[in-house]
Amino acid sequence: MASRVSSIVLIGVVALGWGVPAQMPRASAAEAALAGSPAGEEEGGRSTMASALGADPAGLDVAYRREAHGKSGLVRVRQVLPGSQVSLPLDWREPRPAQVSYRWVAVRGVNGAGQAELGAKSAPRALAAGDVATAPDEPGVYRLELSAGNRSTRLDELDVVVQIPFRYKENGYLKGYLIGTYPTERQNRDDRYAPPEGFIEVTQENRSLRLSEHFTLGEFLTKNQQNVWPKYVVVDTLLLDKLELVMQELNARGIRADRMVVMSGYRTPQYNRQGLNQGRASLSRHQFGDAADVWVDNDGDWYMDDLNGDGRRDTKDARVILEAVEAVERRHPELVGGAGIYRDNGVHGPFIHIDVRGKRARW
Ligand SMILES: [Ca+2]
Ligand SMILES: [Ca+2]
Repeated sequence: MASRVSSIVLIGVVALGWGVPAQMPRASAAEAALAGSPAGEEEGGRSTMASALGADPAGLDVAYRREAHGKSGLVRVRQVLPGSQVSLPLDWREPRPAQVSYRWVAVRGVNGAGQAELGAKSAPRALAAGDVATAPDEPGVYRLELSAGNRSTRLDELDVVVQIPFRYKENGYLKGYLIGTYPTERQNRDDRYAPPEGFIEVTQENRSLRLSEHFTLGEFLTKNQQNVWPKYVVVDTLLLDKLELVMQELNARGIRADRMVVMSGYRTPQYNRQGLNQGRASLSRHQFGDAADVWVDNDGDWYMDDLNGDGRRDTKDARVILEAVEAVERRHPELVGGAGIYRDNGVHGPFIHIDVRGKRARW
């Protein structure tokens, strides 16, 4: 009886995602192949989030508000443009000191255990009223350190990603990385089909950066230009939030979803154009960074899992994910978008396209 109880407890722990040694690798096979390293290099990548908040008697008692992490509570990045004014959603759990200063701490890279390797700090600046800071001028990944008097706290639960502005793209290239031309580039649009404001620079050092609980930066890269670094990617934070919510919804329905494969995230316009005769749309949302083609892959075999338990792995399993998408969109209309189910074709298994285009579309 005792052993039965303990095994039930163990299953429960694994289902909650705490059984790290038993979990499948997070990096997709494709991503691992791209990196030329075995899948599983990101094993154990779950950050401990062991920040000094509240735990260090010498630190300031402040954290990011929950809204900084999206509706799912699992988003880990905030994207900004260089030098922009950033209103920081801070939750002061002590009276805010009158004089607060901040520094940006560069995140040079993320190691195989998912831990950030921190670099230089910027000079301290006064944090303006309303907790407004000026973003670093240099594109990259940063953490915020706040100080008052002799107390300071680094906020490790959210990374501030300074994008490289779109205007740095020249003749279709960004620092040697081929992007191409957006179909709407010269149309002066200001809707969701306008070209992105900026790109995230992806290096071999930061590719394991966790954008949200279950998704890393490298997973969204266009699958080409293997030997070109740095690479550039567009990932809409709303997409990350929606994917996390869909996983939460599946788990709430008793359908285990520990892990999703992103078969296709961002596609450069140049890459997207190559597939126009294979059914890709010229205005595909993938070019705008708010679309992902995904499947649930708890067992890590790079194929859709049997989500409906009928012993087969086909579009009916993608439909189970679609039902979760419908529930998420009903609850969060601001995350409404496209969803389309695709069958296996010999190259890949069945999957679902999910995007955040701002209006409902189904196919
Ligand atoms: Ca699978
Ligand atoms: Ca099935």
